[in-house]
Amino acid sequence: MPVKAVCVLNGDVSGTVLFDQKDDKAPVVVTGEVKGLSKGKHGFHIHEFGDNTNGCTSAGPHFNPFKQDHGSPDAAVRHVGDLGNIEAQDGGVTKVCIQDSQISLSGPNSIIGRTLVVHADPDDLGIGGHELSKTTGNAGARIACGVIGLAKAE
Ligand SMILES: [Cu+2]
Ligand SMILES: [Zn+2]
Repeated sequence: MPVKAVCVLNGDVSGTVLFDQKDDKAPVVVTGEVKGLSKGKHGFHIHEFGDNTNGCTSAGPHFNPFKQDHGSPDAAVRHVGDLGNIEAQDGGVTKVCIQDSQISLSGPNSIIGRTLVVHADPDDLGIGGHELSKTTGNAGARIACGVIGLAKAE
């Protein structure tokens, strides 16, 4: 059964991101748009909790069910929630276009009910040598977030 999910991002920037998975073994296709980002790379992660009680802070750390270090989306060692960066050009709209085989829309790696976060700074993918590189990629403030929910069937 295909599953679709959606996240509306709110904060200093805004956007809408869709998650599409053909079946529970297929990669998740992540598409969408983010408006208002400053030029450059911005960390883009799934955080553990779908809790925005105290803004994006309440979303907790990166979704990490296997207790790994933070890393690049294509690294063997990473958090399940590590989707790397999105890169904004000057002004306008940043397109999101990611395929990922660790996140899922069902089962133990499910991101449904968790939070998508966009950061102020680039994610260093675990290799920046900063004290935060292995936990957050040193991606800085959480400038927008939204809870990922099941999308209405078309
Ligand atoms: Cu994050
Ligand atoms: Zn991480």
